[in-house]
Amino acid sequence: MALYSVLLTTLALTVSSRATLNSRQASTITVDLTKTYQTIDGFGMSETFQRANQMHALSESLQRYSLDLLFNRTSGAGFSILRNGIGSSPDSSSDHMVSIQPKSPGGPTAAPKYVWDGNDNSQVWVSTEAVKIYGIPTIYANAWSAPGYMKTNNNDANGGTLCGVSGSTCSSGDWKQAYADYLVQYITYYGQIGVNVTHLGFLNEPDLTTSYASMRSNGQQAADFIKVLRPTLDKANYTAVKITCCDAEGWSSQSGMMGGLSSVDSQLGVVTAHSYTSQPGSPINTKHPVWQTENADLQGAWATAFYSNNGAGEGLNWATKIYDALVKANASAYLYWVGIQGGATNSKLVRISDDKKSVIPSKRLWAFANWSRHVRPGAVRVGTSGGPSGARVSAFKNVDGMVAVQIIQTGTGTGSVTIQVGGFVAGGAKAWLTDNTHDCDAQAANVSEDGGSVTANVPARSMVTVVLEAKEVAN
Ligand SMILES: *[C@@H]1O[C@H](CO)[C@@H](O)[C@H](O)[C@H]1NC(C)=O
Ligand SMILES: *[C@@H]1O[C@H](CO)[C@@H](O)[C@H](O)[C@H]1NC(C)=O
Ligand SMILES: *[C@@H]1O[C@H](CO)[C@@H](O)[C@H](O)[C@H]1NC(C)=O
Ligand SMILES: *[C@@H]1O[C@H](CO)[C@@H](O)[C@H](O)[C@H]1NC(C)=O
Ligand SMILES: *[C@@H]1O[C@H](CO)[C@@H](O)[C@H](O)[C@H]1NC(C)=O
Ligand SMILES: CC(=O)N[C@H]1CO[C@H](CO)[C@@H](O)[C@@H]1O
Repeated sequence: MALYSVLLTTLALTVSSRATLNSRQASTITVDLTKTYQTIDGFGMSETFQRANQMHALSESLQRYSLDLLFNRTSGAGFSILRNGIGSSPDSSSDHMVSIQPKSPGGPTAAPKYVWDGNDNSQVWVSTEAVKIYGIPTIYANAWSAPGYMKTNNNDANGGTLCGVSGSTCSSGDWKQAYADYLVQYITYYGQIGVNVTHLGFLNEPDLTTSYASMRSNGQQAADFIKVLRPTLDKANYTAVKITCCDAEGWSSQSGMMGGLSSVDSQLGVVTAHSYTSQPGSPINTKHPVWQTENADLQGAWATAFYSNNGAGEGLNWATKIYDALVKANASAYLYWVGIQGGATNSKLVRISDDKKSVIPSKRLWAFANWSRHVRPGAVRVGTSGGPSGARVSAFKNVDGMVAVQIIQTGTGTGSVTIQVGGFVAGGAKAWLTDNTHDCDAQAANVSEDGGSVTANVPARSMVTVVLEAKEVAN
C-alpha cells in the first residue's frame, strides 16, 4: 500500500526573500495544511431561460466544443455544478421557462395535471451530457417562481408571494403543499432520465420584482415553505436532495434573510446568494455551506481580454471575484450567470457568434478554469501566508491529495515565487499561466531536490495556478 506523505504538521516557516534567482522580486508562500477552512462543492453556471436551446441549435461539432468548454477538465473550464431553471410560465413565449403544470388543476388539493415534454428547453440535453459524458456531480434545480395560480398576484411574473406563507392568504387556498409536490415531481422527471437533481431551490432573487418570473419572499416566508418541502422530499425518498435558500440578489440581502430562516436551520442544506447588489466580502452567519450562485457583468460590451483597463468583464477581475468569495466570504461554490449564449454583452462566459458559425470563449471562462480544474469538489481550503507584494494567494487540498495554489497578481510586480507546504514532500508540480498573451501555457515549476519547495514564475497582471503532487512513499 502506498500512502501520501502528508504529515499534517505545522511548520512555522517565515516569508523569506530569495536572492538566488535573479534581480526581480522573489518571495515565498507558506501553505499550512493544518489550518483548514470550508470544503469546496465546485464551480458552475446556468443555461436556463432557453439558453440551452441556443446551444442545442448549433452544429454537432459546435455543440461538442461548447460542452467541452463548460465541462471538460482538460480542454474547458471543468465546471462541476449546473444550475437549471424550473419553469413557472404558462408557455415558452419569448425566453420563458414553461411550467410542468401550465394550467391550474383547479385548486391546491385537486389532482395535479402535470405535463412533461421531456425536453425542458434543452436543459434535459445539457444535463444529460453533463452527467453522463462529463461526470458532473451536482445538478442544482432552481425555480424562479411558483406558477401564477399558486400566487397572490395570479402571475408567475411581477413578484407576488406563494399563497399560504405568512401574510399571504388567497381565496384559492394554501398552495404550499401543492408547490412542494410540484417541485418533487420535477425532480422525478429528471430522475427518470437518469439525471439526479442534488440541490433544490424554490426562490430566485425574492428581494426583487421583475417583469419575468419572480416571486417575493422574506426569511420567515421561506421558512414556512421549507417546513413543508423537507418532509415532502423525504417522503418521496429524496432524503439526499439538499434544499437551498434563497438566491437573494446580493450577499448582504441574503445575510438579512438568515434570521427568518433560523427555525428551519436543520432542514436547510445550502445557503445561496447572488452578487449583484452586494459582493461577497465576509462570511454569511451560518453553519451550512454558502454558494455564490449568480453573478455576471450583465451590461458591459462583450470583452475577451484577461487584462486591459480593469473593465468589469475582464478575466483578471473575475479571478479576483472568485478569490474574494472563497477566501474572504467562505463560499463553497462560485457560479457565473450564463455559460454560453448569443448577444453582445458579458452576461455569458462564451459567446455564440451572430451567424451561429462559431463559439468564442472569453478569458472569464479561463479565469474560472484556473480555479475549477484544480480545486475539485471536496477540496478543503487551507491556510497560506506570504507571497508576492500585491498578490492574492489561496490554497486548497484536494481529495486526491494534490495541493492547488492560486496566485493572482493584479499589480505590475513580476517575479519568482517559492511555495513551501508544511509537512508535505512534493514529488512533482505543474504550473499554468493565464494572462493577456498566455492561453494554455504550462509553465516551469521546479521542485527542490528534497521536495520541500516548488518555484514558479508569476508575471504582472496574471493568475498562476501551481499544483503540487505529494511524493508517494512506501510503508
Ligand atoms: C476532453 O477534452 C479532451 C481533449 O480535447 C478529450 O481528449 C476528451 O475526450 C474530452 N473529454 C470528454 C469527456 O469529452
Ligand atoms: C440516482 O439516484 C438513484 C436513486 O437514488 C440511484 O439509484 C442512482 O444510482 C443515482 N444515479 C447516479 C448517477 O448517481
Ligand atoms: C421509499 O423507499 C422505501 C424503502 O425502499 C419504499 O418502501 C417506498 O416505496 C419508497 N417510496 C417512494 C415514494 O418511492
Ligand atoms: C465557513 O463555512 C463552513 C461551512 O461550509 C462553516 O462550517 C464555517 O463555520 C464557516 N466559517 C465562517 C468563519 O463563517
Ligand atoms: C527552473 O529551473 C530551470 C533550470 O535550472 C531554470 O532555467 C528556471 O529559471 C527555473 N525556473 C524557476 C521559476 O525557478
Ligand atoms: C490550469 C488551467 O486551467 N489553466 C487555464 C488558465 O487559463 C488559460 C487561458 O487564459 C487556459 O488556457 C488554461 O488552460
